[in-house]
Amino acid sequence: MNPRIVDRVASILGPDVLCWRTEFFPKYAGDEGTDWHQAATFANASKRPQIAWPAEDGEPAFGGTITVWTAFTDSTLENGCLQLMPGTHHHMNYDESKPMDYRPETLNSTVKEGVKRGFFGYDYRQLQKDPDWKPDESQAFPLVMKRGEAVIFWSTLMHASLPHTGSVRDYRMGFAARYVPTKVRVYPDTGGVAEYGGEIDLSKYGAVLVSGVDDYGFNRIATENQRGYSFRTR
Ligand SMILES: O=C(O)CCC(=O)C(=O)O
Ligand SMILES: [Fe+2]
Repeated sequence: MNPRIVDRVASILGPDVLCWRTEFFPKYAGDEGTDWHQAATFANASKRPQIAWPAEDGEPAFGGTITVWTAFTDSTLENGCLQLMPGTHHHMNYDESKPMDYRPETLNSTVKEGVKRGFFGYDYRQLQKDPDWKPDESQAFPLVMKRGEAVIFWSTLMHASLPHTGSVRDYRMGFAARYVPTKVRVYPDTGGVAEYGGEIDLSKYGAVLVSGVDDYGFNRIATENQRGYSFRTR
């Protein structure tokens, strides 16, 4: 909800904005990098679309969300900084409805194009539309960041991270907050999310209205009041 972030997000998405999901992304010494990936529906691991844009002219062609990735530690070439491929958000190389197996035993053990990478127990290559296609690593831009810096990118942008090849005293922590306009349906017709080896019951889930008003009532909103968070259905 930090206005330094939300004001910028609202300048892109319009005034009425939900934060629908947040995640910590740690990398410890020896950890693999994150696979190259793009996410439009976020059905990739859970197999159920997690966000659905209305079918209207002028919507982003592939859906997606704004991700704001904040460096909680310095993020370096050695400790697993993010990598982006500028301009790639207009074309999906992956089909998130394809099957992708959860195989945690493969963690930290797979080298792809010379780089140790994985997708938190999955192999994102399984979602490639063309199994023979390879990400063009020459387009990769490493995002070296100081702690406290944040980057804003569309989730359909090709993004990944480098493996942590640094010292055990140095770890990398990123915090991703994901935003959509209030007209997007979040976890549509979904009671729970099973992904990354865990399961989350959504019965008490609410998105956070970080800016503006919710004129649609599509989503349950978690609203702060004096007694903490309560849930309100509109
Ligand atoms: O921090 C990482 O390694 C991956 C982050 C990511 O994929 C995301 O924020 O969408
Ligand atoms: Fe991602």
